[in-house]
Amino acid sequence: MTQRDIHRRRFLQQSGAAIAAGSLVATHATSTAAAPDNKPTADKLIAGKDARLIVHIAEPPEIETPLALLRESRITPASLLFVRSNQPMPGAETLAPLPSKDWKIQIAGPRSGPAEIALADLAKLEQVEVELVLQCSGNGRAMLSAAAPAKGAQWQAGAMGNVRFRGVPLTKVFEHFRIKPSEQARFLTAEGRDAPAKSGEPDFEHSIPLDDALARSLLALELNGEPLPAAHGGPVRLVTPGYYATMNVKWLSRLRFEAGETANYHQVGRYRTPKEPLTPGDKFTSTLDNSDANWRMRVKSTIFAPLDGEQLTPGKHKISGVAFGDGSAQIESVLVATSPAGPWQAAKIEPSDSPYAWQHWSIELDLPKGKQQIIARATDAQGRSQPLSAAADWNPAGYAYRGASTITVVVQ
Ligand SMILES: Nc1nc2c(c(=O)[nH]1)N[C@H]1C(S)=C(S)[C@@H](COP(=O)(O)O)O[C@H]1N2
Ligand SMILES: [Mo]
Repeated sequence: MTQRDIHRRRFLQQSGAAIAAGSLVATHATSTAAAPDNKPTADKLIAGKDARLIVHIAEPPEIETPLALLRESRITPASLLFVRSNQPMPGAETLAPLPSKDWKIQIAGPRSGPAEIALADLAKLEQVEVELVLQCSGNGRAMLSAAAPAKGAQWQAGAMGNVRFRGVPLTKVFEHFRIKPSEQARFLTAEGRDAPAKSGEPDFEHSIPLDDALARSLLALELNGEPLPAAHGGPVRLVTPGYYATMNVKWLSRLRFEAGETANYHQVGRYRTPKEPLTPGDKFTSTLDNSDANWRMRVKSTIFAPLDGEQLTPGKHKISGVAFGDGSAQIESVLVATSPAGPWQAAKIEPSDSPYAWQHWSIELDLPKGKQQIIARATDAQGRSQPLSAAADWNPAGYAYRGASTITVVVQ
């Protein structure tokens, strides 16, 4: 079986659960019978991970955190944090750090300053710690697949976590090493030490706007107060608060300064959303002109309690969850309703210490007997909000889902 066949079979298996009707369900049944799901648990794939995580793909890992575990702590422990790698990285199957003694980061492109930085020198500089939401831009793809199948691992809502990264701000790196990119450089492109599974495939790399990178990015060396785990990009990773995790290149090996975004497949052919809305099921080939890169995160909320499908008794129940955006504006409201037609009631939002962290919210609702829908919708101070329909943002690869968080509970 080719890689593509395996991928397709897995895709069909996973999307079967998310798609209510149609021919995919039949395919799901047959392919399950043909290939029983015997994927190893997360702790077997990455030493230190919790066995209860959802393994979408074993290698390279695509592992999700169930909301029942994600909601247990304010800071997501590394043992529970989702993992997503596009290509294999030898030695990264663990939360332990990778050997970093001879690690260097190359600096490329028109500039003044050195051509490389030793990790040991970087680690001596002043560091800051930032609490932030780390979220794959494919998070919620399964919800988009309800409108029309969106290709890729069928992440539900848990390809995210709220963590603390500590590292050296990019501006401090520039100052200390006297790095001055040419005035033409508008983008920072980051490469990692991992390589494609097969030779000839494009290597994973990403470009982000240099102005945001200078205002926000860190060369991260720690996660939640521990040396950055190998599975999460240790010993050093580019982290840009408020950006999709997809842009946070792990195992950082090279930084380039360029006038434009890289022409690399992962930047141009993937990880972008169409500028013009599509009809679910449409074909779409992204280019730099017709689409936006998965950079700043879209405003969204996620209901943490109750959980989808939970059984409740009639009466008052606390509905709670989290909300976040790209960190450039506060979450101003989270409105909750039991029908898309309303009435909408404002949840109480707790302040957070960092503009990039998620904010907890809660509200008490009186739930009558029956099957009840609960919908939460966040809006930030710039008026950016969440569409009620998942179809609104549909794109074939299912990126940047931000639909209103919707669950169904049974009250009896
Ligand atoms: N070098 C490298 N960095 C990478 C990737 C990768 O495949 N290689 N995957 C990206 C994607 S798509 C995501 S969502 C995040 C996942 O971060 P995590 O595994 O620490 O949760 O890493 C990003 N950084
Ligand atoms: Mo991602």
